[in-house]
Amino acid sequence: MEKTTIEKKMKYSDLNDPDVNDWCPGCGDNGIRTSISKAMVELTNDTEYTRTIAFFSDNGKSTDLAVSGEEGHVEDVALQAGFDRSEVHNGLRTADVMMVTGIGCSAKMTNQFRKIYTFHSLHGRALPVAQGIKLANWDLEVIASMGDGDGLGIGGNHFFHAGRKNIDMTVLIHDNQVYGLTKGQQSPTMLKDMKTKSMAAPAIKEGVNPLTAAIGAQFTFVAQSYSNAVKHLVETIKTGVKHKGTSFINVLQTCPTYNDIFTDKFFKTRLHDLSELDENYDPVVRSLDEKNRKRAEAYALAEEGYMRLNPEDGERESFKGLYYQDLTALPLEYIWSQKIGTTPLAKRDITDPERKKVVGSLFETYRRL
Ligand SMILES: Cc1ncc(C[n+]2csc(CCOP(=O)(O)OP(=O)(O)O)c2C)c(N)n1
Ligand code: SF4
Ligand SMILES: [Mg+2]
Repeated sequence: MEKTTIEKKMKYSDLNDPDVNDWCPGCGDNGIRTSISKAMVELTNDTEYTRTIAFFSDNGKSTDLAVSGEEGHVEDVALQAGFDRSEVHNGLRTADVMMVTGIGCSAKMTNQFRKIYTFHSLHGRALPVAQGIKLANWDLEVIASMGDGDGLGIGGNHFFHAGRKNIDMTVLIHDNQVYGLTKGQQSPTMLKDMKTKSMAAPAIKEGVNPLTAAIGAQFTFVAQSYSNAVKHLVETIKTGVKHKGTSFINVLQTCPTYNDIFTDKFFKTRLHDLSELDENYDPVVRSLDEKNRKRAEAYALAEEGYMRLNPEDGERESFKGLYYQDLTALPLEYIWSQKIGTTPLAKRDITDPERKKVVGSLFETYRRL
């Protein structure tokens, strides 16, 4: 396997532009933005961090990795199939990172980053934009960050399909249970019978549980953290970025302006570590034979762990930690690269016949829709 080391390190002060911060005082989005920056900086020095920069196949055959990927750890399977990767070790630079957001208070995060690539997209569309970017240029470390309305309401369809596509990228939801930007209406994660100061009446529908939704949608990495638990969130983001496949992190987030129920005070006393729910829990799938059992266990734990009613006092509580990680599933771009060749489309000359063919067939598909 070819390895490249890049010496230039990223600095925290390179990344954030405080002049464009217009979030309300105390908004949890600050903690999320800070945590993403810290995670990126720490990843530049993390010896376990690798980023795929190219794919190549020694034998030139189009091996069906989707099938062989079911037989073991993803990296072993890829190598056995005569499929190799060229990786960067220990070398995340600003020019390697692509941050994509949708629309909402959370989405304004892209305005505040400097030097990395950013794309402030449309409401609900952060995922298809991020997926397209990654498939066209798998050299990039792609992070998509969305509001809970953005990701699970208008963008719910994309969320559902992102799991099974399993493109190597990291997805965060800023879960403040309201539509912050449009003045605090309930979002899909608002729990039934809850009423914030911004709602006219209590919610009459059941809330979406983002953790069970993600496990059901076959995300290969599912974790929960909290906007103001920066140390935990930084570690969770780093683990998610290192995971090969789509990582989903639900970030419980305070919105002091509209959500007076799930406040920092609430999370300080009612957010626990997942180990307190099950001290022996092991979320990692290492071989295919344990996949179904571990997914079922993760689902059961996620049902409790998102916002259960504590059996003793009847009050809400939540649990942060890693709920599920599947090391056996292949990222989609491994398979995609075998179909289109080993150079990402974004790196090819505009006249490259293969590029013309792929782009042409995409246009043809859209024309027929
Ligand atoms: C297609 C479309 N529909 C509706 C809107 C109006 N709109 C803007 S942000 C938003 C909701 C934002 O809530 P959420 O995604 O939870 O993000 P938050 O502001 O809470 O971070 C809505 C409905 C829009 N901009 N575009
Ligand atoms: S409305 Fe809520 S989510 Fe939006 S900036 Fe203010 S505190 Fe943050
Ligand atoms: Mg929201």
